[in-house]
Amino acid sequence: MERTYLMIKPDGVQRGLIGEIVSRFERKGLKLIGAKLMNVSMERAERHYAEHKGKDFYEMLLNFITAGPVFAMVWEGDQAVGLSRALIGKTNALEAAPGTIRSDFAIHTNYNLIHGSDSHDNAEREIGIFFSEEELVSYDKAIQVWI
Ligand code: RTP
Ligand code: MG
Repeated sequence: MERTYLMIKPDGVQRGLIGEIVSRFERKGLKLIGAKLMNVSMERAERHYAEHKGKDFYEMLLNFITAGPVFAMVWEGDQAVGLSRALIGKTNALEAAPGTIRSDFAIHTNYNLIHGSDSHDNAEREIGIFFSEEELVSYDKAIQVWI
C-alpha cells in the first residue's frame, strides 16, 4: 500500500469543486485516510514547494497557495501516487488529457486546482508537512478486497 498527499488548491475551494474532485478519487477506489480544510502558512508553503525555490513562478506559487483555504487530503492504495497523478492530469491544462481534473476544469497553469505528490518519497515528506500521524485514520473497507 502507498500513501499520497493531495491538496485542492484555493481556486478549487473557491469554485466549489471539493465534492467533484473528492468523488473522482473515491470512485477510482482509493481510500481516504485523512482530510481537513485549512489555511496554509507561508512557512508550510515554503517547505512544501522547496524544490521550486529560485524559479520564476516561485513567489507567485507561494502567494497563491496561501491566498485562501485548501482542502488537504491523504489517500491510500496500491500505486496511489501514480494513479492520483493520472487522474489529475498534466500541469498545463492544455496538455492534460481529456477526462482528467485539470483538463475538465482548469484553464491556466497557475490555477490548476489540485496538487498531487509526484513520488513516494515526496508523498511521505508532504504528508509530514500537513498532517500529524494522529490525524490519519486506519480502517478496513470491505470493497478493498476487489481493488
Ligand atoms: P503540483 O505540484 O501543484 O501538483 O503540480 P505539478 O507537479 O503538476 O507541477 P510542478 O512542476 O510541481 O509545479 C508546481 C506548480 O507550479 C506552477 N507552475 N507554473 N509557469 C510555469 O511554468 C509553471 N510551472 C509550474 C503550477 O501551478 C504547478 O502546479
Ligand atoms: Mg509538483
